Order: sequence, then C-alpha cells, then structure tokens
Amino acid sequence: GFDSHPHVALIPSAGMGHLTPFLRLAASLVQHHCRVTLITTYPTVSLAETQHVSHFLSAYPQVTAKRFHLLPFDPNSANATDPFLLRWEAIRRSAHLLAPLLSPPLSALITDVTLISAVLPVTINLHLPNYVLFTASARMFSLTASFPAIVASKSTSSGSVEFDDDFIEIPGLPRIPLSSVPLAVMDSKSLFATSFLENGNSFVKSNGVLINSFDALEADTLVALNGRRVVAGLPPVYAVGPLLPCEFEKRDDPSTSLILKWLDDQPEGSVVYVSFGSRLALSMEQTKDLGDGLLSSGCRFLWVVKGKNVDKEDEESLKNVLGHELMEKIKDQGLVVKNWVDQDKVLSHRAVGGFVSHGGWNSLVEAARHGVPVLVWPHFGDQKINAEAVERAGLGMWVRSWGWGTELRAKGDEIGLKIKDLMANDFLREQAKRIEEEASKAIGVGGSSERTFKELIDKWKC
Ligand code: BUP
Repeated sequence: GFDSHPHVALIPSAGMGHLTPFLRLAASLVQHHCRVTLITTYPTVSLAETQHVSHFLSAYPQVTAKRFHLLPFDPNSANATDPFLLRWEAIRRSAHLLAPLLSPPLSALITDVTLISAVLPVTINLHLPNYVLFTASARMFSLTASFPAIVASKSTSSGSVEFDDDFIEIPGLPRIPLSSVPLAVMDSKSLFATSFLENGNSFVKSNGVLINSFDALEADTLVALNGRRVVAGLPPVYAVGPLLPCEFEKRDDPSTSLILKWLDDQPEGSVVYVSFGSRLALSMEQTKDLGDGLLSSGCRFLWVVKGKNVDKEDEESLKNVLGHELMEKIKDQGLVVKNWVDQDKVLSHRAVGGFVSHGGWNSLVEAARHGVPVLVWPHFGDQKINAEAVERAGLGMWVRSWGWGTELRAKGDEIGLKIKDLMANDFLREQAKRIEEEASKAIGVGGSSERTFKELIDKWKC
C-alpha cells in the first residue's frame, strides 16, 4: 500500500533553472523508494527542457508521467514578454483543472514556487498535503515569504508602495539592500510582481518548503527560518541540498568530448569556466567586452556563449556572435562553445579553478558541491540575492557596480582584473574546499540534508 511507499506528485515550472532541481528531487525520491508522478506541460519553452524530461523518463520508467493540457492562453493578456514567465502564467491560469491528474491517493504534491498560489486551492479541496520546492536560495526565500507584509506596511493611501529606506529589514536576518531586489518585483504592475506577492502570501497555507541549500552554505538564514522568526505561520523549511545531478543528465556527445579533452590538457586549477545559464543571452556589445576581459585576464577559459534567450531560436553561428577578430584572438587562450555543456562534468574537472556565473541558484550550488570559487555577475531576478548568499558563505564575490537588467554593464578591463583576482585568491579557494566538504557531509549518511529528507518521507508515510 502507499503507507510504506509514499506516492508523491511533482509539478515543475518552465525553465531549466526550475526543471533541473525538480528532476533531481524526483530521482532522489525514487531512490528513497517513493512512487513518483511527474506532471509536465508540452511543448516546453526550450529544447533543453524537452530533452531533459525525455532523458529522465527513459532512465526512470517507474515514474508515471502525466501531461497537463493547458487552456488556450493569449500572451497579450499578461503584462510580460519573457516566454518562461508567460508559461508560468499559462500554467497558473489552468491550475484549477489539475484535480483529475491528482486522482490516485497521493501522499503529497510538490509544486514550483511560481505556481503555488494557483495550485493551493486545488490541493486544499482534495485534502492533499502541499509542499513547495523553492528553486533559489534560502535568502531569496526569506524575501519572497516576507515581501507581502513588507509591501503592506509601506503602502500609501493612494495604493502605491513607497520604500523610504535603502534596505529591507527581515526579522532575524541580515537586511537586504533594495538595490538587490529583483527589478520586476519593484515594478508593482508587472505580472512578475503580482504573482510574486500572491505566491509569497501562500506559503503559510502550505505544509512545507524544500530548498536546495545546506547548512554550510546558508546557516544563519536556515536557522532563522526554522526558528520561525522570519514570518509568523511559516511552515517548516527543509534544506535538502545539494540536490545531486543524475546519470540521465550526463552528456557524451562530440561537443562534450571535445571540451573534456581540452580540459584534460590544461594544468590543474588553471581554467575559468564562464556560463550565464540557460535563460539570457548577453548583448553583442557586452559579449565582445567579456571576450576582451577574458583575454586581458591572462587566464585560460572555457566560455559558453548564448546567441538567443530561447535555445530553439538560436541559429546564429559562433563566428557571427563573436566576430572573426575575437575568434582569432581567443584560439590560443580559451575554448568557446555554443552548445549545452555538461556543467557538472566541467565543474568537477581538476583543471577548472574558477567559475564566472550569472548567479542562477542551481549553478551556484553546483559550484559549492565541487568547491569551485565563483565570481557572480548577476543579470536579473533573484541573482543578486543569490550572489549575496554565496559571498556571505565565503564561496564567491561579486561587483555591485556592474549594473543589471537593462543597465547591465561591465568593461573588459574591469572584468579581466576581477577574473585575475578570482583565480589568484587562495583564501577563497580554501573556503570553497571547506564548503565542498560540508556539502558531502550534508548529503552523506547521517548528514543534515539526508536526515531532513528522511524526516520528510517519514511524514508522508503516515
Ligand atoms: Br547554460 C547550461 N549546461 O550549458 P541555473 C546550464 N546547465 O548543465 P538558469 C548545464 O542548467 P534561473 C549548460 O548546470 C544548472 O543546473 C546548470 O540553472 C545547467 O540558471 C541549470 O543556474 C541552470 O539556476 O535559470 O537556467 O539561468 O536563473 O532562472 O534559475
């Protein structure tokens, strides 16, 4: 019966930053003898997502895959343009139709944070325990959960929100600079801002929040959250990270072999790996400046370049994105690729000594697990807050003056100097190694994340 083997359904949201931790969690649940149902929507926004889901399902035939058919959705009816955000909204607007997919006796439903307020009424109606997998840092979670109360306290009689300080105070936690809050959150009419508030308000009605983090990475935040000091009525927060990459994620295509062969030929710790995640392409101008920066750092580098935001539309050749001149200059010092790379293999390679990242939380946790120091260059969304978290942990650094969103700007020579700093910083390297050890302990037998995970599964058994 389902008593000894809990049956858990998962609903991920769009984007690799959301899908990846869900599938890693699903794999982990299977290994802990849970039955798993994965609810997906098609077509996915990116090609990477489709491939990922299909690799996952072939590796785990015991997982039940259910397709959630969305109602027609007119993107012009939402105040947003980002294709991933529009998909979140499309799922939210269909969420009231989820019940038939949740028909067998389930022990719990785990929902992406972007969907929670829309899914909750359904699970409450079904008396189904509802959990959230929060896909960013615990620090970002603390902002998300406390933001509705903060906004309420700052609202003026005309209905607008006025922040009179440069910081947001969160009880029990280091304050958050207003300049680190996602820009879309501050634009109170945007789709992102309105759903951010609704989702933030919903945590108190859910049964718990899982986070891909661990004590050594975000100790003070996790302690404050679970001491219930942050928001009244907040359910338990379960730090179950680092969620591990799985066998099904491994790539052995020609491009991956080429990268690994190139890395094999480089001295230990000499290569800086540069990738800004799966969702945002840099402007042409900024790409060229970054190229100059990498060259002027004098370091060897492995650079993943993106031409377009959504991979399906990315048909530009590397030469067109970088220009002939830069391509020629780079040849002797670095390797530039445009395909999806097996990031876990790269970060675990002995030649890699530093990571320049946009600050997507999955990437930062992967760096932590492999003890690779990070220079975070936040581009948008939760990335500055994630950057602050890894800076506090001692895993990385970031430059506050490099702007962000549409003001994103860093000059080549500044980038070069900062990368030099990153690669020569022994202190950072030692701390990163310590965090790597703590990460292994957390997920090892008797470790904090492993115990937390078992506690959760035990709860689902009764
Ligand atoms: Br690009 C790329 N290979 O080439 P984040 C990404 N990844 O394995 P994102 C690869 O995708 P948001 C590649 O290891 C990580 O697990 C990477 O998630 C993997 O950033 C994931 O780091 C990317 O959270 O989303 O996708 O930009 O910022 O919204 O979390």
